[in-house]
Amino acid sequence: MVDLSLYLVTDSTPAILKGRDLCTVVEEALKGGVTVVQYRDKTSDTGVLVETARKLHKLCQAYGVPLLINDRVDVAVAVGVEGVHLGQDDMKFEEAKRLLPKNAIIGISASSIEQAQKAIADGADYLGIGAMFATPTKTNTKSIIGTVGTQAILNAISDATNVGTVSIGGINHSNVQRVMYQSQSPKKKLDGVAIISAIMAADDPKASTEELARLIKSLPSFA
Ligand code: 3NM
Repeated sequence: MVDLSLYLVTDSTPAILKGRDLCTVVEEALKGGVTVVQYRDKTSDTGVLVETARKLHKLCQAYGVPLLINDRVDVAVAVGVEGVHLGQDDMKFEEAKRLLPKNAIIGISASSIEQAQKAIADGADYLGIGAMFATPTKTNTKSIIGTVGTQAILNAISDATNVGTVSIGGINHSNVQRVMYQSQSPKKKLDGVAIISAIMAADDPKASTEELARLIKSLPSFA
């Protein structure tokens, strides 16, 4: 399975990029040690999505990091990236599975036990569990589940040993260790955290990533 420990989700909005180039920021994060990149762009035209995904894929390949595409299975197929991340309102798992190569990674967003169990039954490789906290980066999140809700989900799916788990939403340097520690259930813990602004909007994305990686690795179970 992919190393999900420090999962970067991209965001191309001006508030996050602040005039910088997306690929430049992503490369800094790769230098700092992100382990997965998800290209997430809810507004650009298909042509731009494909062109940007191609650039990001080249970059990620140079660092040996898998690239996933948010929502757009067609873009993932066109560029030949490693997989997709699907929200609850995106293409259904079985349809994506049919379109993608056999070994493609498919991650699913889950904010409840039911959604998590359905994604596992479908065959998801990992779950994006959230939202951990309210976040200005995504204001239409339907449920804020916190460490208590995340722990309840991990507890309910603890027999699914093969499915990966990452938490998302408002995670940063000041809370990442608490998120990982307090969310664990007796038999299942988070494999990592997915982050936009604490990396992408940082003045120094490389240094920010290095510090997050250090905090995650210094947790006893992640040593
Ligand atoms: N999905 P930040 S929260 C893209 O709850 C996304 O599924 C969420 O950004 C979910 O790290 C979120 O800046 C935004 O809080 C994460």
